[in-house]
Amino acid sequence: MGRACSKYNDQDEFLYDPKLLENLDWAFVLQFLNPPITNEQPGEEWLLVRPLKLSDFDRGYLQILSQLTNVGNVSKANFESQFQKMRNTGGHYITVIEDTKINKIIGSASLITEFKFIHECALRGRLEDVVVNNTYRGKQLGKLIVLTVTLLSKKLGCYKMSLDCKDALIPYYKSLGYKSEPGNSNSMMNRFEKEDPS
Ligand code: 16G
Repeated sequence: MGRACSKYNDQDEFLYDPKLLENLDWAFVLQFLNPPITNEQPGEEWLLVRPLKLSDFDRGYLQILSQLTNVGNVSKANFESQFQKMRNTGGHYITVIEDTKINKIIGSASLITEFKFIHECALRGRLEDVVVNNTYRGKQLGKLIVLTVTLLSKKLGCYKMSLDCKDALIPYYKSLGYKSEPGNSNSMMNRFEKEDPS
């Protein structure tokens, strides 16, 4: 008989398997963090980094997104239906930071993956919808959530992670290891593929 693992006993609620966030390769990016923090040790014991849950509608997930751009009128039923579509489709790794003291989502970043034929049937990652509540400044939480999904894309085998951002954020993503594409500085990449030895 399958006994539910106590840490993940609400597995059905998650957009993706929370175990994917275990043992990310933080050594790869620790140079960008001072002091060092990780998704498993985010600096405060009341902060929790985890996949989006179906019940996060009631934890202010859409309110946090509205700090990024226009969200519009999204009912709980609309949210749940979109969530189920994302889960059924796969490739949607929306990752959030919860303040467990107040039961609210205070940050989020999305990794979206895409199957390719190029690069020997590679997987590509895209970083989308990065936002951290502006009242939580000074805790490196923006860095934490961006690096968490960046490392998740690496763990999933993406050959690169890319993002589009506004001019003002180019230096920020540069400080996290992303490089601008030649001729389009708002399109930024983090490549994980091995160097061609030839
Ligand atoms: C930023 C976001 C993008 C988001 C867009 C929304 C990152 C890295 N980029 O470019 O994901 O979809 O803003 O702005 O988070 P819009 O409403 O003007 O499309």
